[in-house]
Amino acid sequence: MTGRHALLVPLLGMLLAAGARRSEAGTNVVRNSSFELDSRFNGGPMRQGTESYMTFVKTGDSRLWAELDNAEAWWVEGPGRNGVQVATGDAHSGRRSLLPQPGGRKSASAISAFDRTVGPRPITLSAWVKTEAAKGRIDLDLVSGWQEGARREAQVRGSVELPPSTAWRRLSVTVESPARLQAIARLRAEAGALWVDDVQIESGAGPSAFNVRPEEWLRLAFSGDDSAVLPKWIERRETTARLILRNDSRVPLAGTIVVRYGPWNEPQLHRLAESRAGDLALGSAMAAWTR
Ligand SMILES: [Ca+2]
Repeated sequence: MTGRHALLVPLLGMLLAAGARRSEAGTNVVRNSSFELDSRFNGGPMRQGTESYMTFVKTGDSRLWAELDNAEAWWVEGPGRNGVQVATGDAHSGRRSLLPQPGGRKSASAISAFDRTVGPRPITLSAWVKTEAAKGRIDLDLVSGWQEGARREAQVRGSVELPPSTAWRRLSVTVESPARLQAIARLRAEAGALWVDDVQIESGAGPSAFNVRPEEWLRLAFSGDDSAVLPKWIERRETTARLILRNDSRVPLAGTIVVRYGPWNEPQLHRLAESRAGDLALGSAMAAWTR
């Protein structure tokens, strides 16, 4: 590679696309469903720094949602972030969960990102929850657009009430979607404390084993670079760089992982690494070097 402006393009698509083509059934569509991802680019709308497209959605002068700094693709309903935080060290899987806790407020609620669609079929939301003296519910809202979500309305809504006090336990609710609609999860606490983790929205009449969405099974980062910044044109990359590929899938992967890179007009020019996906255990990482 000789260009000064090299584009490093990991191509993991052979593995990921194969899973996505088979069926929507049992495939989670929720972004950052286990709350392990910091606020960063991961396939949603592009942005710069901590800005994001929903941060600036307003009705008149009031802000509709507040972005959580440390939870990609989750939004606090209302103008401020008070009442919702990411809890570390108390999780159903991974290290983190979401903790809506109203305190003296009427309620605290968070919603998932709007850009995830589901088809006309039974749709199931499931989530692992832990509660302490809690009151509240989890909604599965099927909406035709963000405007409807902003009014807290939905074409179809399914709700499940929170158990007042429970150790980690899975809740689920199923609705019939009449058309292709956007599916969002709303996590709402009106009293007490609610920890939520491993939120899944999938096609089907009941919940299947939890997994993060296929786009997040594998995470790629440049060693030494800030991974909170959108992967993009990497300038002045004339020396070698170390790539770290991490497996976040909760179920064993199958197929082959191939990592390639090249300049923008020939992104598959170099084959960096190839590995059987099953050899990369959950939570483990492999490294490859550009050249
Ligand atoms: Ca988690």
